[in-house]
Amino acid sequence: MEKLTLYHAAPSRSSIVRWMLEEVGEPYDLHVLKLAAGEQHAPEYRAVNPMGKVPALRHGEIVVTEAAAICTYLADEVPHARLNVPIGDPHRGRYLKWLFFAPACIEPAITDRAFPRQEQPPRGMLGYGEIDTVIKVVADAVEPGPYLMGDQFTAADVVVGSTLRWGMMFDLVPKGPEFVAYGSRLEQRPALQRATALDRELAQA
Ligand SMILES: N[C@@H](CCC(=O)N[C@@H](CS)C(=O)NCC(=O)O)C(=O)O
Repeated sequence: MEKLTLYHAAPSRSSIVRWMLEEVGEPYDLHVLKLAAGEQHAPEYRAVNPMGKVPALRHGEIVVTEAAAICTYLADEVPHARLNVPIGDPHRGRYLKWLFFAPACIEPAITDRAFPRQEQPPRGMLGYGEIDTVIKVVADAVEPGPYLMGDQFTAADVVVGSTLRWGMMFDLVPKGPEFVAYGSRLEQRPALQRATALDRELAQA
């Protein structure tokens, strides 16, 4: 496999991709950026991600940005890791729904809860509608367990799980029994444990 480099900062959304890389099991390099020092805005990095944000992943000559897209990409590039639902599988549509649902609905709903708008836009204008529905939809999906796609752990669990864990950490997602149980199942994954420990070391360095 061609070289993988993660443009990373810890803690940040690039930790989602670090967890995914640990699940994939292929070697990767890190290019660490100091966000507080504004390194994400340097022209060299803007050439990698014009948004001036982490994460970004370089795979050989290919650059992918956006955490959920990177996780989707890695799952498809490394099929033997069995973290994707391949094209042709009748469950792929549902798998893709969850990969998009986290950045399109869960994260904006949580962020709006953290920073309420002065004027509430009409429900129809918000892609996520309203947060209570978002929370209920996800709670119903994780409740049967063990994972979003049933017995198969996938990239969708990395993306949705990371967003829920972050939301619970800041009391923006209710610590309901289904979310707590799902979070505990995720925390038992050795790849998440490794990624968390490595990121903790990096944050303290
Ligand atoms: N939509 C992006 C969001 C990435 C993002 O906002 N990253 C933050 C860190 S959590 C960042 O780079 N912030 C630095 C900045 O905006 O200056 C994704 O999901 O990858």
